[in-house]
Amino acid sequence: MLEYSQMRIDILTLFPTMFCGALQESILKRAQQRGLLHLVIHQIRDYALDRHQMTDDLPYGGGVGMIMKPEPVFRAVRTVLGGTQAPVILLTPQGRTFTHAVAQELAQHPRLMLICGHYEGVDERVRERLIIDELSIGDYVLTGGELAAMVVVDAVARFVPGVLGAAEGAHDDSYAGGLLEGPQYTRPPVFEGRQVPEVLLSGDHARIARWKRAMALQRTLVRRPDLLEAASLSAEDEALLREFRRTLGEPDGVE
Ligand code: 9D3
Repeated sequence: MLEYSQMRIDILTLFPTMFCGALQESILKRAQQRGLLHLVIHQIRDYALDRHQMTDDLPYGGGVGMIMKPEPVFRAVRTVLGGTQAPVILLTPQGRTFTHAVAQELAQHPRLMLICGHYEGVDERVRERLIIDELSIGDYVLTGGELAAMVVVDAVARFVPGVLGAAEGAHDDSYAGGLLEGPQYTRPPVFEGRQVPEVLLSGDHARIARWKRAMALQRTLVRRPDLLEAASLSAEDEALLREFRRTLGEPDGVE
C-alpha cells in the first residue's frame, strides 16, 4: 500500500464550534480518517491568563469596535507550535486574495497555522511578530475569519496527495485547463420532456470529448472571458472560439 505524508493544519479561533460540521463531512472526513489530513482547532480564549479570559479590548486612539489582544494569540501560537516551524497565516480582509495557485503553494508545507481574526482586527504586533502571510478570500465582508479559514482548508486539502481519490484527481487534471465546465447530465435520458444531448449517449468517445471541449469553451467565453487569457488553447480551440464569437455577435479578437 502507498504511504502518503500527512498535512497538519492548526486553527486558532474564538469560535471553535463553527468548525464542527464543515470539516467533518465528505472528502475532508475521509482524508482525516485515512490519516492524510490532521486538523486541530484551538480556542484562543484558553490561552488568556487573566481572570475573565479577555481576548479583545478597545482600540488605542479611538475608533469603532474591539481589537484582539496580543497576549492570548502569542501564547496560543507559541504553545501549539512549541518550537516547530510552520507558516502562521492570518485570515483578514487586508490579506492577499486566496486563489487556486495560493492553495497549491500552501499545500507544499507539511504544517500550517491559521489564525482567524474577529472583531475589527488584531493588534498590529501580532502581524509584526507572528504572521508570515495574510489571506482574504475575496472582496466581501464576513463577520470573521472562520469561514475564510474553512475555505482555505478545503481548497488546500484537495492538493494533499491521496486526499482526492484516483478518479477525482485524474478528472481534476484533465479539466484544470482553466476553463469552466460545460453542461453535465445523468439519468434519466429524458426528464420532463428535456432530452440529454444525443452525442453523450452515442458512445463515440472522440466525438464526446470534442463536444465537451466546445461546451466548456462556449460557457467560459460567455461567463468568464477573462479566464480565456490564461487558458492553454489549441488551434482547434481558437477556431471554435472564433465561430462562437461570430454567432454570439461579439467582436473577434484583434488579428
Ligand atoms: C471597515 C473595516 N472593516 C474591513 C472591511 C472591518 C472588518 C470587517 C470584517 C474587519 C474584519 C472583518 C471580518 N472579516 C474577516 O476577518 C475576514 C474576511 C472577510 O471579511 N472577507 C474576505 N476574506 C476574509 S478573511 C478574514
